Amino acid sequence: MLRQHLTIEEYTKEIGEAVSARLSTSLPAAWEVPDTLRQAMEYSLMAGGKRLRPLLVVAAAEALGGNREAALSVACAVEMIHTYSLIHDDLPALDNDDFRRGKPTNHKVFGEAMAILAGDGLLTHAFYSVVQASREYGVPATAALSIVEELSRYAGPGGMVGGQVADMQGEQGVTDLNQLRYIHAHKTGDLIVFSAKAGGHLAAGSPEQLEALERYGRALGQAFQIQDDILDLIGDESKLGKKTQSDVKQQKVTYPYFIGIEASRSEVDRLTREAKEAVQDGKVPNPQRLVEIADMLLRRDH
Ligand code: GRG
Repeated sequence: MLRQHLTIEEYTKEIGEAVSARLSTSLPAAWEVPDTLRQAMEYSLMAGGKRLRPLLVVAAAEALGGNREAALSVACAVEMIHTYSLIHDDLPALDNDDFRRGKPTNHKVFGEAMAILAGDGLLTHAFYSVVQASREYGVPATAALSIVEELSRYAGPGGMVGGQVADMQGEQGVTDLNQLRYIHAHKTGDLIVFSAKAGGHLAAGSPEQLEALERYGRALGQAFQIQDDILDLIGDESKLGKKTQSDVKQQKVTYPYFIGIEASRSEVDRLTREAKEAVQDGKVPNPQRLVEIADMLLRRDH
């Protein structure tokens, strides 16, 4: 089937499978890595997940006429960083979760020490994967350098890690919506912004195109997190029953907590429109998939 005839669900599936296939061969060779470490890294990396960030890297690159094979290496890099963050977030010292992606969390299977090291391994190997985009798939070194720079920036202390720390410190009481927006922008939004922009760098995008992709990623990231809060609340309510709904709202300081569920839904709609408009103003030559992804996220139920 011709690529342009794929529905967005088929396109998403095609890229998800290509990412999983590339990830399954992207870790260092068996003889280079201790067996248990490799198993622990692969356990979480191959446990499923929506592969949203890799999808955005590829779709943004293709929106500017970039090459999919090269984009897949960077798509794998961002999925490695995302997976490391989930492994570490689930640890007893942080969220202390038992399940992730429908399976027992990494530390439940491999123990805490190995889970920390599996996360460290994925974080480090992500940068190797970006360099491979240059060495094996012809991405110019200057583009690879920009991608490495932005991956460090958006995933690091001023990005996702900083957002996680703000979230942790805010657990004692996030008192206003601006504080929550800061947490969302960094903890969730920054990797999404990175993904869209990285696609732009891969396709040698102009500063205006990179700016459009940044605005797209920023609005999409916010919409994604608010939608996540709504889905979480609905899930909790159906698990707990109506009697305890107000307890749930009191425990979790989220978007619906501040402005209610209906206003949160409207905010997701507004941000989705904003994301689409950012790439529909003529600067991005082929924005269709990016637009369809924004609409698809609006329809998601998990
Ligand atoms: C430990 C440095 C460090 C950071 C942790 C990602 C994160 C930051 C925490 C995970 C908890 C959480 C709910 C974060 C908000 C972002 C989010 C919705 C993550 C889940 O992303 P999905 O839904 O996950 O894309 P899958 O499994 O589908 O890839």
